[in-house]
Amino acid sequence: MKFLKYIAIVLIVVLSVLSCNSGNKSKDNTSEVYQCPMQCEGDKIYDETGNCPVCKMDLALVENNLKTVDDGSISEASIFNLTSNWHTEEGKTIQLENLKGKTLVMVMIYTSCKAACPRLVADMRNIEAQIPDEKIKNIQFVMVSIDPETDTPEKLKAFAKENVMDDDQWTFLQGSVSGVREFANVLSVKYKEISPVDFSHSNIISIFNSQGELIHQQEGLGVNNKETIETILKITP
Ligand SMILES: [Cu+2]
Repeated sequence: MKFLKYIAIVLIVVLSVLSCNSGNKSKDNTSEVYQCPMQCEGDKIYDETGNCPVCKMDLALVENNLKTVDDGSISEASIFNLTSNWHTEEGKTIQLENLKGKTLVMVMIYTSCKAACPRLVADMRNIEAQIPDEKIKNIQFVMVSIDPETDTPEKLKAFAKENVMDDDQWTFLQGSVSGVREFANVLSVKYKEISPVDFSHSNIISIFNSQGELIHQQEGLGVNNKETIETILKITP
């Protein structure tokens, strides 16, 4: 019994050390640098401790704000952590992380849908039409197919052309069956195959910031998109 208790304590200690490490991840972004307290060499900094070559005093630790710029790390909540592969309508293979740096307006549809998807597409176009030209280059409108077996890159490209959504700000994605399911779970989008050609699905447009974090969702068809557009404008430079 005593032995079990000992193991439990060791486990707790190990786990807490591990979780501390992951919690402190962001701290690695700030590198420590050193400087002479007398500033014999002006603002010159050193990566290691030591002595000032001029006055021989111990170098003092300073926070190096210059090195705390974005190092490309992403938060745990970011969709860029999903490592599944996707094909664009242009036939390129990408991961979601390749969309980093832009505000993302995303929706899940399938091209053979006759019911809700045409209206979701109209909603996406309506949102896009209300964005000032100078912001469009910082936004990607992404249509993710929930029917990856039917919606090949060729099919998606044809759909894009047909709907006049073949400009650069539009991207269509074909994933794997598991990749699509995983992505839908992140968006809380539910979908289900109800016949060999049809799916029932949620109607949700999701807004992600340039770091891939979910900021806003609008649910329904033809709903008032004022809040969605305000959100996009607010988070897009
Ligand atoms: Cu549909």
